[in-house]
Amino acid sequence: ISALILSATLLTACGQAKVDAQKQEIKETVTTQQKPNIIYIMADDLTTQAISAYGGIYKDIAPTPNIDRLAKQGMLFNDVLCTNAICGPSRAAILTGNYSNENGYYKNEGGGKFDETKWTFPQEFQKNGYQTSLFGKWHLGTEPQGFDVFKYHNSAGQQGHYWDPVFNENGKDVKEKGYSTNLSTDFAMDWLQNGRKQNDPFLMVLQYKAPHRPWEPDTKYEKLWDDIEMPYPSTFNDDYKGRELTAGDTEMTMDYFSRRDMKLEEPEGLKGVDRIKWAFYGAKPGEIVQPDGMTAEEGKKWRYQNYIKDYLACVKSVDDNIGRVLKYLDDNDLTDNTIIVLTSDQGFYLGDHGFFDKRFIYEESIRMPFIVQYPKMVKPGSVNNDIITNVDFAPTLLDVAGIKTDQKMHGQSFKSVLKGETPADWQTGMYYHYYEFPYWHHVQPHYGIRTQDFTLAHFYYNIDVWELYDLNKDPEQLHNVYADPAYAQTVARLKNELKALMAKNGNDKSLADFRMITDKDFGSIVDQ
Ligand code: SGN
Ligand code: CA
Repeated sequence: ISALILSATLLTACGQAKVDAQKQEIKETVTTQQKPNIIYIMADDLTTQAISAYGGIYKDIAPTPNIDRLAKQGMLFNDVLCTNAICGPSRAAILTGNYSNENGYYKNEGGGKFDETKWTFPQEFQKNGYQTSLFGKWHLGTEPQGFDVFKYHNSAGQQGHYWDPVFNENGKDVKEKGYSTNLSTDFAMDWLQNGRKQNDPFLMVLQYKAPHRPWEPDTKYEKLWDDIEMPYPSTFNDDYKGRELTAGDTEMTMDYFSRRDMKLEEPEGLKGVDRIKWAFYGAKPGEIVQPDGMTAEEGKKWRYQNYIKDYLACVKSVDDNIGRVLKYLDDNDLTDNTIIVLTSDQGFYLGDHGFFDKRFIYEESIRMPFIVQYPKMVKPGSVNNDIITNVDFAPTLLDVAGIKTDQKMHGQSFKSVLKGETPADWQTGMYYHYYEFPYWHHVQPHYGIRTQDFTLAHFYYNIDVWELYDLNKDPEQLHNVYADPAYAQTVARLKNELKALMAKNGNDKSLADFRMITDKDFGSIVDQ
């Protein structure tokens, strides 16, 4: 009997220990589950026109099923805007939640380097117990801060290469074999599977080089659309009437593609400077790449066809690889507790207005793809039309993760928007400012305001031109109505709003690079 009692007691003790362990496990899961994981995916120069969830002319020919799946399961944003539509400056704005004039990173060129002593949101996640990692393109010149591990494209200017790229892995250069989009995903997947602690929350930043210039597709997609003619955007033959000194005076039209962009076969034996000269012929004024015997119009179309097919093929690989990440999350029961953000560093012209590249305050370049999946908070298949800007990303991600910070940011959290509840006093306009001139692409420095109804911009430095677009009547932005007397009151109102936004975002320091914007720029109309 006593043996029986003893073993019963032992059993009970054992059972109790097991129950305790289970309780502990449940408690731990509950606490860790309260902290969502975050996967922030940003493809370089990916634009809404190339994502089928956003519609557009390529949606049936070149669909993006995996990105679309994110939209189906999450929220698609139609009006997320970039405050300075170029790579490094946008990345710096995203990381700091602050405009260029505050974060100090105005332009890529001229040896632009991000000041690594600045606060960035990944540092805050790390400080708050998150595991943090970065894979792919960084492009900020200084060492990434706030990441437990990183592996980023390292090359001249840190643009990265599509094939056999060199990556800086935690401070050491490593040359890898293969295609950049697949490689960056391989690194990310390896970290998800083997690198991180399985039960702690994580922030993973996955930034593709694709579909950035020179738009080199994976081998299997090189000839994907060889036998079809891609459609042309409606503004392909924009004549820039009324915008001669701005949209009409760039080096980013279909005339500026280089031999390298067009994937022409390089003659054998070229070396050094000669090789570079050969490859970049066409990227300069007066040099137009096209096969013999074509008319100007045929040549323009030929260049566009080459470009758009390569660009969309690069996007296809990005989409495939996002599919790999989504599958991993599903297979590992991580989907429910993971916030996935899909975005780009700015928009891009796919022949719209006859352009490639970005930089302008016009729609195609400021509009960033932005999709968020987070089953716990975001209603599947929802669509949002509020104005949100890239400085709002950092405060939002921290807010959704429940991390409080005293850091001052220009941006504001749109967590309530993710829940489907836009605050009554939400912003109705974005202040924009672009500085890089004349290289690359000769886009004049300009600042302006973009509301849901209008775009007002002032191009300055060596010209002095104001533009106004009525986005309801002229969504393609072909008619500058700044001088139209019917819009005088609108101009006056928008100038006041712009001035207020500039004051709010501390712009007065930001113009040192060129010249101070003064009341004179706004003219007497402001106070009418
Ligand atoms: C390179 C490209 C430009 C592009 C910049 C900035 N030229 O210099 O066309 O505008 O990058 O891009 S290339 O022929 O050398 O590829 S960004 O995304 O980094 O801002
Ligand atoms: Ca970019």
